[in-house]
Amino acid sequence: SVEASIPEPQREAWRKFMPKPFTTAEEFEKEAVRHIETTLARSLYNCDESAVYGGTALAFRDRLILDWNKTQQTQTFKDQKRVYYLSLEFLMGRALDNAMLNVGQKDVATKGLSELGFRMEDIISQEHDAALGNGGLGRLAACFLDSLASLNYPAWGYGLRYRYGIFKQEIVDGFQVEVPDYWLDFNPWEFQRHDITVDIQFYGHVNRWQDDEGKLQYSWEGGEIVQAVAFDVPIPGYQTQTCNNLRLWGSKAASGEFDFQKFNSGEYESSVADQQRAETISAVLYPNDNLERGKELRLKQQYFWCAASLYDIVRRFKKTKRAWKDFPNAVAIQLNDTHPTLAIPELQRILVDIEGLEWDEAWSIVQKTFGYTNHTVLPEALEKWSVPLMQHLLPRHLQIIYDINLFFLQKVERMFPNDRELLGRVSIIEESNPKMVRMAFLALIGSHKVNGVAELHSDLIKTTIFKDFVKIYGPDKFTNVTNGITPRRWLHQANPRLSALIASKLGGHDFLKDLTLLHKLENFVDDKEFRKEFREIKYSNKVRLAKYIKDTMGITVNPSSLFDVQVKRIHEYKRQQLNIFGVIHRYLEIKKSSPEERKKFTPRVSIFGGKAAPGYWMAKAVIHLINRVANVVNNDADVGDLLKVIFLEDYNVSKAEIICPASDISEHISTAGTEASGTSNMKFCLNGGLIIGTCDGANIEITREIGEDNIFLFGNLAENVDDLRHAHLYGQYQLDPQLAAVFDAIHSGTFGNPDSFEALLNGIVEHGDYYLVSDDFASYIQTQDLIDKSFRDTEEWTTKTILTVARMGFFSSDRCIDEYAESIWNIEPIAQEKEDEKK
Ligand code: T68
Repeated sequence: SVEASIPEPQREAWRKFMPKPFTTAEEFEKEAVRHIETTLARSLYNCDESAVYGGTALAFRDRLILDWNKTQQTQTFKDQKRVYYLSLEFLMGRALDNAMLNVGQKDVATKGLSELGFRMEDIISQEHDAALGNGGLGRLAACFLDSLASLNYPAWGYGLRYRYGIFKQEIVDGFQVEVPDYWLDFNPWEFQRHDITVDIQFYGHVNRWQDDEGKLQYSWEGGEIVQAVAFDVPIPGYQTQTCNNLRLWGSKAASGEFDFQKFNSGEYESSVADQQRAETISAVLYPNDNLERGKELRLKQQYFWCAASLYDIVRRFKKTKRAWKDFPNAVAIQLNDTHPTLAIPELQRILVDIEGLEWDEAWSIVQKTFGYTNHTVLPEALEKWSVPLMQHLLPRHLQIIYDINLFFLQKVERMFPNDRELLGRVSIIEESNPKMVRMAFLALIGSHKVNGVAELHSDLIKTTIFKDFVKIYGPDKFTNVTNGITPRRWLHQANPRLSALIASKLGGHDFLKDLTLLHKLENFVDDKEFRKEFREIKYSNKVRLAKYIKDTMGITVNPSSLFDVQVKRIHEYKRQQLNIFGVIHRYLEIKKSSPEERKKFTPRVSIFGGKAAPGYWMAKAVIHLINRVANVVNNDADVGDLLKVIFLEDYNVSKAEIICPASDISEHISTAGTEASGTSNMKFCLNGGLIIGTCDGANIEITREIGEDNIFLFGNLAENVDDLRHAHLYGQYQLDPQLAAVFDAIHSGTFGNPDSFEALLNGIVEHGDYYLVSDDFASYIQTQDLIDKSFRDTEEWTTKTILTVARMGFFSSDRCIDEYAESIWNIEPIAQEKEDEKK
């Protein structure tokens, strides 16, 4: 606030002592050593790699903070429209390498560290991943933050500060075991804002009365209060001074009178229990992806975070003293899936109950403010909350939701008189027992734009889950923004040698800011020297992964083999089962061939990684099967190098950075129409890996960009899925014979006790094969054979991989963010001072 600022006459002194960012290795060392000695209280004699990581991180954090202070100041003065990205997940991974590369001082620090006797790689690997997300949705949010800052958009992320991120996965006897991920014992990247707290109310009741003018007024009274405390994480842009903010809310007991009284009256234990109950709200990330389970604590998390964030946003707006109708010109709020949908009734409540606006005026502000991104059409993933639960926890919000619904249904009734069924279908309230609030409908009705995350997906939402709403609102409310990834982390950081090779050909690293420049690589596709280096880089990345496998699992894999990778959350719709059945098929083929025939096989390493939700038994059975197959195949002397099967434990962002650059083929093989987009497909292609995939999600657009010759597509199309499922249910199909042979092998005990896999196989043979594994099996196997052939032709393969990289420019998250900014948020970047004006 203005009152807290340094008076004009004293500012000169302040400026004189403003810290200056380091620019040389020596200056960096000075900062790092100072932090190790003072902030961390370590010395020459007890300084290990973790202390050096701490000192290095703190030295860089200091730099970021300077930019961050300046950025926040500039954004406040300019008072342009801001975007707030509300996401229950931010899967950030490690911060140090990214910070060094974005501020452009990694070389300086590398030199400084080596002068102190440490290797940069070892120091970087000391950092614990910030794993506040499940998978693609959370990582997308992280890539978007990087792009927003790199493009100088005034933007904040809002999320929850979980004490435990996604669990760590251990594989014990071939089974997944979950271990808590306590990541906060040393986190130099966050700042607790002791002064920024918000009291959040739960439970209680609603009072209604008439004011002097006879107008009905509502207020939410009683219940309990939990305090939200802000923790800020700086988000540096690449080669820009912009450093945006990610604000994560932690929960603690409200420090009100209530506590104090309890404490004084000797109820010490129960006041501690209150404290713990409050802290539970932000304690743990729910580990389900694409599945909703309707737990009360999850709803509490959602409201806690939405209410704290909106309070903060509204407080910031009110400081500008602008009129309420101006709110949508100052604020855009993007809902990352339906998890933050409560922000809609919450803003309506603030405007009507607290600020005294008329309902219609408030509602028009709400609708103009929000945009909603849908990430799935899977029915089990669509959020619904029971009406009794919401009544109990958020009584006023439930009333508001009912009113929103009433006015909406009245409008629909006027548009389509006498269509009772339509009213039932589009109602926010599902008339089940208990009644349920359909969050996706509330999000859609409360937003001005709804987008899907790849073209096919954006088309599908209009013809399936939101079909009726297209009739009501018209098609223009719906749009597509195909996902993207940040090339800073997923090329420059993960694959520094490839980034350097590209820079040497393109005359610099500009492609990291405009990824479409990659197309110029096509000019070098016939350049012998370039092709050779390109291949060598892939090989060395495979050597690095092979070493990681050796070090962590003790298994030797040959880096000349074809590395075939499927890393993502384990889910039936993603079909890791199809992959492992394919591996078994390959194993059986090797086993039955003669020594002479065996020479014709292309040696392959099948690499899997990914977590199963702890309660998802089918996914856990798949992990178990993969591990059992690995055990048999890897120890079969007949097989040798022809086939190795690896299940990498605890797949996460930092491991993805090693894996993505090391694949020859990666698998994106969801049942057509089920994977909204996928984003790892983009990461693999950008790193010169080819993909095998179904016509699903972003695979389709990747094909359009890189050309059909450079991708291995297979399987049934989305438009045929319904008919195929139908055929299964009515017994009008036969199990694929090659798949039947695979099942026979499993049944005969080749991979241990077949009982463990009974449910998995029965899902296909007896229960309708919902994910169409059998229907796609033959096509999958055939396509894998094609891949084997193509890989053996090194020249052909090299050409495909180079062209793929050259044509991936479209899939930068910078392009996504510009699309959101232009067509949904209506925001502009903050103009940057030119170099010579900086002084
Ligand atoms: C993913 N969704 C999509 N959900 O599956 C993927 N869900 O196709 C897409 O590329 C990606 O989003 C980005 O758009 C998820 O990752 C979840 O993780 C999730 C978490 C909680 C509840 C439901």
